[in-house]
Amino acid sequence: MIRTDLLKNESTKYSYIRGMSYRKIIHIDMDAFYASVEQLDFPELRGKAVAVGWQSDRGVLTTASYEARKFGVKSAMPVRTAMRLCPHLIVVPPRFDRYHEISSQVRTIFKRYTDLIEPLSLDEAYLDVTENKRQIELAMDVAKCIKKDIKDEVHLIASAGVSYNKFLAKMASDEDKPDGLYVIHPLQAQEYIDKLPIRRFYGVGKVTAEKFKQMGVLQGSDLKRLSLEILLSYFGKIGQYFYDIARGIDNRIVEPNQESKSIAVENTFQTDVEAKEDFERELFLIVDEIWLRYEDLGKIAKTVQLKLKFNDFKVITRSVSDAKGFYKKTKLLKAIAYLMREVVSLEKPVRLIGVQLANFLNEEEMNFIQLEFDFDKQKTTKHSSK
Ligand code: TTP
Ligand code: MG
Repeated sequence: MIRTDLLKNESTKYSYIRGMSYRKIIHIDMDAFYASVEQLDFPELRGKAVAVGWQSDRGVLTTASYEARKFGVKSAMPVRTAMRLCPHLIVVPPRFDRYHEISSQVRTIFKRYTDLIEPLSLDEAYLDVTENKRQIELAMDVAKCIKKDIKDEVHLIASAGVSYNKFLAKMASDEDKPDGLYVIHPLQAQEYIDKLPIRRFYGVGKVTAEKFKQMGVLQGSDLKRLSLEILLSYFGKIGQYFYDIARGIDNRIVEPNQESKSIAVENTFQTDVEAKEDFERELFLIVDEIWLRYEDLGKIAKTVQLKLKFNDFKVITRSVSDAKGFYKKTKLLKAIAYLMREVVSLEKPVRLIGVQLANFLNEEEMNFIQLEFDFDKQKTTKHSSK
């Protein structure tokens, strides 16, 4: 018998009462991916403190083996800092082709269980195993099988998170690393979320976390106390997402073949937008929304396009590109501000505003640019702390 008294959340309770079932989602994330591949191919590196990156003045690490992490070595750290923390660290250059190769071997294993696979990067994917090809009842057992197959055939270790939606599955895969298998059952989800520090919520960066802190929100249970109205007024449309997540609700589906060429968010208004302040407010809400989806996509776009439809149905699209891509929201906002200032004029009332991000960096470009970006960030932090 289902203990409905244990189900504190109303929507959860109704799902059971109506006989609705939950989805079974797994998030897989390889442990110390690049470093583990190096240890696999070069046995002399096994059991040692290894990091992947370029040994140069400007060199920054992509990742480090768990042996190196014990010394505080981590992703995006300048090689020089890492060597200071761990003098016996072995730094090897990346081999992206090999990481691609391993990544597709791992995906072949996923395919034995389900076709609903959504890769997020080379080492990370969501799987919907509600109806899996092997008719395995428990998602936890599917996760165990996948981990075992990866270990036996690819000789690498993966961590898995299991739950009934993407948000919780992703949180779960991080709970028990390395070699993790962590399940968040629907009955335990609320308790888990209540205790989750606000900074760990997907979509909450440094700035948002600070804003929440000022509102007295330090963990999930605090977030749940905020009304939808308050969240909407502080965060715009994303407020709805925060409201849902605090209650364990995330209906995003696992989307296979995410080889999308672009993402876009458009809004048509009930009444045309005329005043500049109103226009800007609406535009920033759209940017907030697209940024959330963009982060989820895990890609970096080189082009941003602004689309406007005026009240006479005339449509204009204007775009601007940046070779390094829009990896920071402020950078995207600057590009949009440029388009607004120099390229587009609000000649007539506006019926629709749309923002599109396109022309994604490929994996290799992304790695190079991220390294440079991380290095610059370190430099800035160092200078500003002087
Ligand atoms: P992650 O999954 O974030 O890190 P990881 O697999 O090395 O370690 P773990 O999951 O066990 O915590 O990233 C996957 C790979 O992406 C990583 O091996 C190297 C690359 N990467 C970078 O190039 N730069 C970065 O800043 C990060 C975080 C990862
Ligand atoms: Mg990983």
